[in-house]
Amino acid sequence: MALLPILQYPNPKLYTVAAPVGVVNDEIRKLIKDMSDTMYAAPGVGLAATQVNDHRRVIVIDISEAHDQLQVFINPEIIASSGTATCEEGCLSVPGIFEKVKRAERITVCALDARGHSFTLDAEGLLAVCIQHEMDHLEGKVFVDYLSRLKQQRILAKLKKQQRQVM
Ligand code: GNR
Ligand code: NI
Repeated sequence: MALLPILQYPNPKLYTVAAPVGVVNDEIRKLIKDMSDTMYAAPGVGLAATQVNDHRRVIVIDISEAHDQLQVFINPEIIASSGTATCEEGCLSVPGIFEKVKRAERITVCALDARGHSFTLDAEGLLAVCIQHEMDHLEGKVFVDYLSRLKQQRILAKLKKQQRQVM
């Protein structure tokens, strides 16, 4: 088992736009294994490769309580969306901060699985939120970017204070 370090906001590497995966091979499957180990250990319900400083379009998600429903999305694309819903979000790259974000309520996403097979999935609720949150990471976007400048400043100050306390 390999746990990968998670980049912390406002690390500029979180603003990297990830590149598409060409071939889903054993190296990508090793990344998926390390990312899922890291996500479960954190614990979190999702993780984008961007957060572990690997800038390829790979996402892992598991919203199940038993941690036995891993979902892998490689090169994901949202092909349809409808409605809007607001959800309180957190992020492993922004520890201890929870803020409401407005997103599409329902999405249809097309992606490759860990075997390189294409699939299409309809999602709503937490899964839809999570997929959109992770896909933002692949575009170099963090949920904090949706908030007002004032809230961003308060978050930066709070994170700096938290970091001082762990040092
Ligand atoms: O663990 C996580 N929980 C969460 C809660 C509400 C909305 C989104 C998320 S994703 C987050 C893990 C993470 O940072 N993924 O990038
Ligand atoms: Ni996140």
